[in-house]
Amino acid sequence: STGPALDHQRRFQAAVDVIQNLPKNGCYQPSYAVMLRFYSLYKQAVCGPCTLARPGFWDPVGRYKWDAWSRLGELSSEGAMAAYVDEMKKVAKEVLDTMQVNEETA
Ligand code: ST9
Repeated sequence: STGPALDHQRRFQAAVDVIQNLPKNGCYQPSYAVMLRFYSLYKQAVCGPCTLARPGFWDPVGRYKWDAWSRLGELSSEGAMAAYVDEMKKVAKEVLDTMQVNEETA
């Protein structure tokens, strides 16, 4: 049997697996904002709140990642997992809608 917490975890793990198995280049290229959203929620879900030191001047990407993660504050692991799954549904819908438009205008 399963509880709501386990369901969250299973859906989250499924979404994580999908994203890790996407090709690097496809019809859709996520923006940095979208990537950082997934990244921050993933780190919050898996590691909890960010307690690392902010990366320095020579690591701007690291700082963007750190800032996005830190912005989630004390959001719970369950909350982050649920938001990650929601984000994935949102992006999937956007991708499908875009494909629809392209077919109509083709
Ligand atoms: C297409 C279909 O057209 C539709 C695409 C839908 C949406 C895609 C959303 C992309 C999310 C990417 C998130 C993270 C990137 C970082 C951002 C920086 C600006 N979720 O082990 P590493 C962390 S497909 C979130 O070195 P891998 C991990 O903890 C065409 N974060 O690299 C680490 O951070 P840190 C478009 C995750 O294993 C960092 O990422 N294709 C996840 O070689 C790097 O990890 C795509 O968009 C996760 N599931 O690559 C490809 N797993 O060092 C999307 C790990 O701080 N997938 N992290 O601990 C990918 O880019 C890669 O599979 C990967 C992992 C980056 C997620």
